[in-house]
Amino acid sequence: LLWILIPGRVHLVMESTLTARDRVGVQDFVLLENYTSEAAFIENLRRRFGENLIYTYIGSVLVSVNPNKDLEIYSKAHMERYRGVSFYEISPHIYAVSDNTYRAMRTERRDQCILISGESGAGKTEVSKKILQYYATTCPVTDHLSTLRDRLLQSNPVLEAFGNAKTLRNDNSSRFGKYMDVQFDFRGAPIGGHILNYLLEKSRVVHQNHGERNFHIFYQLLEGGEQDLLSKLGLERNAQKYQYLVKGCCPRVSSINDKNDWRTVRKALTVIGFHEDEVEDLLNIIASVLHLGNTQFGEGKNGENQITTEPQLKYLSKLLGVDGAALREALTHKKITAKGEEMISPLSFEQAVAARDALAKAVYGRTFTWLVVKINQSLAFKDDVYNSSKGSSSVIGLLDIYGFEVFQHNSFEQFCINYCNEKLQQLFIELTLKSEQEEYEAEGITWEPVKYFDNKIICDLVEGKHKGLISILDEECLRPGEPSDISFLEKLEDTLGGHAHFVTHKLSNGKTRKAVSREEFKLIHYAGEVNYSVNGFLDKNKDLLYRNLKEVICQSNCQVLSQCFHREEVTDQKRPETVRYTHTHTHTHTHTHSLICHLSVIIHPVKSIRRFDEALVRHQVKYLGLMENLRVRRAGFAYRRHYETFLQRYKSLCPRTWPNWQGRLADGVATLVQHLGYKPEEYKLGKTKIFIRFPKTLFSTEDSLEARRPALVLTLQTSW
Ligand code: AOV
Ligand code: MG
Repeated sequence: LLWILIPGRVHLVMESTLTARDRVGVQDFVLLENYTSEAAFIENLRRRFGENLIYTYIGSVLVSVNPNKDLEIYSKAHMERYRGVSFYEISPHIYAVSDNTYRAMRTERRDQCILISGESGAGKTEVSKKILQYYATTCPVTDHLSTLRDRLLQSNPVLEAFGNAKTLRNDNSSRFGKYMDVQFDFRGAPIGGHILNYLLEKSRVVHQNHGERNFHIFYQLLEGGEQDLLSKLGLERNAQKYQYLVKGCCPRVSSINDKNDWRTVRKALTVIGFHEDEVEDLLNIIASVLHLGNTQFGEGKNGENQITTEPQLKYLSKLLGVDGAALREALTHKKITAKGEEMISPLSFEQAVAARDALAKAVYGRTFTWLVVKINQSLAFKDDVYNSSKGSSSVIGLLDIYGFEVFQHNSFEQFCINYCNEKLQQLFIELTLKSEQEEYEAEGITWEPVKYFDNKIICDLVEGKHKGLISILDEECLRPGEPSDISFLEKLEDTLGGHAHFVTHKLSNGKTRKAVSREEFKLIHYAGEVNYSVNGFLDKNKDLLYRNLKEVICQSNCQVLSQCFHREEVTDQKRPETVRYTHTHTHTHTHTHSLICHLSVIIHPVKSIRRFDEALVRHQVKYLGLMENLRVRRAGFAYRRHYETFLQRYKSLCPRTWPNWQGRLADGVATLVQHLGYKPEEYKLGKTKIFIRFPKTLFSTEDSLEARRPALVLTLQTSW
């Protein structure tokens, strides 16, 4: 019944449930008198934001403005207020979206999905946590299921500790994408969960831009870890001592309490069901990454490149569970195969540093994936306990990715993140603007088309076969000879020069453009222009770990590492994979699951300042296509159903269609709605479906059905 909840519903808000404050502006943009005016749209957001009313609908889309302060609107009492209540009866809230999604899943027995979109720092992760809390609090649970509920909730602090970090835009920025399924049984109780993680920004492990931090877990361990533990790991309680933690020059963040967070994460690991020896392995790995960062190279007696930090090497061999001499060899040499023969060649200083960093990234990245796998095992639906509910369960999916971001300096990581957002915007457009209009057309409903910017052109530019940016990058990575970041840029210029959304320093008249440097290309994204520096693109895409380093780690006697690095990897000679393959997977998965989506568009005022920055909000309203969305909604139909379904549900309300309608389905529906007194402007009949403009029309029909129900039940009981 989700799509009932579209235009006009706020007319029906029960007066008694709303206070004067709730009525500031309009709760649904569809009710905006001057609905084509962007100024009126923004003014409505501004007025509501001034009253801490951060949520507003555009039909079934929830628009939320980050308040950047705690609001008293997420208590248990608030959750109760939204339980089982229709959208139109109560003020907009993320709980209303959560509850309606849940009820739709139960009544329609179909999987649902909530998509959350918005730029970095907009509040996506906070919202996804609030949705999960809502289900954890309001859904029925038994003793057995309470363990699962706790695990679901506790997976967040763990994943955030390992996958979030402070960036210039958000102190708790997600550096990985997450798609979480919550599985419910036939009674609506949560019985399982599954997390799919996308492309962690691993480069952060070895480098952070000024003002940013590494992943939270490192600081949490150093701040919160007991003295005994730190001594065992060979660590000092001082982040400044670690090369991998000093690059951004900000070990402490005022909004973050690493010590408290450490306690939360330790407890969460236990709740999720990690064994103590697994936790020990995990901490050994975290510590070994810090030791790797402090591993230095220098010239030996004979001019060769060697490790100059012996204590680090000792700790590394102990913590990683590998042979010290083999690790030393692998950090300073590489194995190459020439003419079928294996040869060992020494690494230069720069090569050794790169090999060391690659190892740190690989170890951390794979450990993160291992964590997700373990969490999934603990959330897995156990059908031995719940045999009866198998087959009749449904899921609600929650997509929370890293938001669109632009910094002074943007590299491969921003490119991946922004491309991911470009794809999400595509999905958004398809679900709200494209499919809606296509459906009217297919059903033969007269309709004045609404024009919108389709960002497919940018997605194609990035992912197109052969001629797309990613294809060119992959080709360049695998090309024999000496491919470089600059040769890649030249290929891009040759292939994509002249594209409306791709710009380099070269102008067509042979002159140079100042706004883009010689090592950059600019993409004109749906959400803004971004200059990307090509430095490191090839290496980051290849994500290469020298084979002999891999061989050493594969021999590790650390349980976790041996599950992360399989021995077959070093024996298998398959074509090297580039990052891209992982990435494409993201999107195919999202598509298959997005049956019905609630889109939460989150607008971001200014980081940690409670000022409504109008220019910033206008920019987002524009690129998210919210005005176009409103126009489509406003002119559209709130509710649609196939003739057969409609007739089946309501036929008892009309003597001519009850108990069975013999003629054409369309005629049956026409007869039924005439009997119900639908006015011509309230509905339209398409080829296969009836379209109803206002929810109130359908709600009154539902009320009539509800009123008849006891009588029907009574009949059945008497005949029994
Ligand atoms: P994001 O997920 O959209 O950014 P977050 O959900 O991490 O953004 O939100 C950023 C910060 O904004 C949070 O840490 C809170 O301080 C604040 N915030 C967000 N929503 C609320 C709310 N409803 N109430 C109070 N404070 C809020 V990123 O992961 O960077 O794309 O990559
Ligand atoms: Mg986030």
